[in-house]
Amino acid sequence: MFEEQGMTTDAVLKRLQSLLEPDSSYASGRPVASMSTAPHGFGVDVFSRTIEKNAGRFHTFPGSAEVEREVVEMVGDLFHLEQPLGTTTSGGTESNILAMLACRETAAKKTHTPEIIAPETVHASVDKAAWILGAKLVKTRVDSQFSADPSAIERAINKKTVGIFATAGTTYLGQIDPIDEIAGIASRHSIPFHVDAAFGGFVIPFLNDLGMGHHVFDFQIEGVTSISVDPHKMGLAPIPSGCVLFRSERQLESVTRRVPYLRGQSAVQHTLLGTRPAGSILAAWAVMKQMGRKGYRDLVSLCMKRTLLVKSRVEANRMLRLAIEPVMNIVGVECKELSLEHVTDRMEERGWRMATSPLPPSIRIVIMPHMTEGTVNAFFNDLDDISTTIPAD
Ligand code: 0PR
Repeated sequence: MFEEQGMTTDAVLKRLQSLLEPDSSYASGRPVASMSTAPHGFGVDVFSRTIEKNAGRFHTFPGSAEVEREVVEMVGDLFHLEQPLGTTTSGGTESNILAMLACRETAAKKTHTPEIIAPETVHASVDKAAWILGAKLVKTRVDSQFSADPSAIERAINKKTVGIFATAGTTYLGQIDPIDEIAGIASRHSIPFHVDAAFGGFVIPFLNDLGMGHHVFDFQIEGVTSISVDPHKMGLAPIPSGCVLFRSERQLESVTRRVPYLRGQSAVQHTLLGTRPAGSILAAWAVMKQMGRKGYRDLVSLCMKRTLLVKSRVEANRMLRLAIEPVMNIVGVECKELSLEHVTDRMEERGWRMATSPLPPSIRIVIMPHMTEGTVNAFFNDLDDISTTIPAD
């Protein structure tokens, strides 16, 4: 109901509090499959101080425009691109839509029936992008480790192919597709290649630094033409915060629209959104500046320590099995002989906010900073209890 007379502030707050009662908090540790976490306090502070600023009106807020440019530059530096071109976005979905738009618009051969090739583990937002952009998404098989099969991608290429998408840090298992091999195929066929590093972008470089991997997935590889990453996932920035980077001016130009009635910088827009918060861009900048590479390295190290605890708890339960050896702080847990649905329903009844993956059917655990050692142990104590008391299928 839209009341005629406004309510008192107290009454509004009381009502709001009661409506929000069912929401989870990250502090509770209950969301075990979330890719976001409690944002860095400094970012929250900066966001709340700058809430009125509009990144869709950079003519009015030229200082914010400069900060956005610096965010793109910092992420470009992380991903080894000397002259980064791109924009901040509202997150991974918008970034994937923009990346696909750039593929469609810059394809060497124009077609009325464009096709995008992506492994079947690609995020749902890639399906959404194809739907919006009138492209056909051709999904290719993954191997026994749920990693893209490059030869299947090459076989799927035809005259209508305008782009290839792959993932560095899949949503289901945190797997990293063989970016190098796929990039080679993309280059040979002169097809744009987008790497979705929405989650992995703020993890993989630091895993490498820590000696916990040697994964090259970024612009160091010649055939990679665009990359997306979300500071609002492992970057600890407040939502909304995404970023998409392009290797060439032509790609950025292809997603740019000019708004003739606006002045100066406001007239040039690279994003899907018009009005959009500048505050979250400023907050992401502040968090990245304050954390530095060392801060993220320490964060990834902490999350990986807890990931090893998750792994050992899975291995200690004979009803459970790891879907793959964890690559990063995402773990898929398969249930032996038990119905996945039963297990997750019972865990939900105990207050855990669960998620499952279809490929392979598994419980999905994302070991974000709010998943403390205590939370991991409490979660597995419940899972052990439930998995040994549910009758087998
Ligand atoms: N790419 C990857 C690899 C992702 O994991 C996600 C998010 C996205 C893109 C999309 O990011 P935004 O949510 O910032 O747009 N995956 C999350 C998840 O699957 C959240 C999510 C879930 C987003 C379902 C969209 C969706 O349809 O847990």
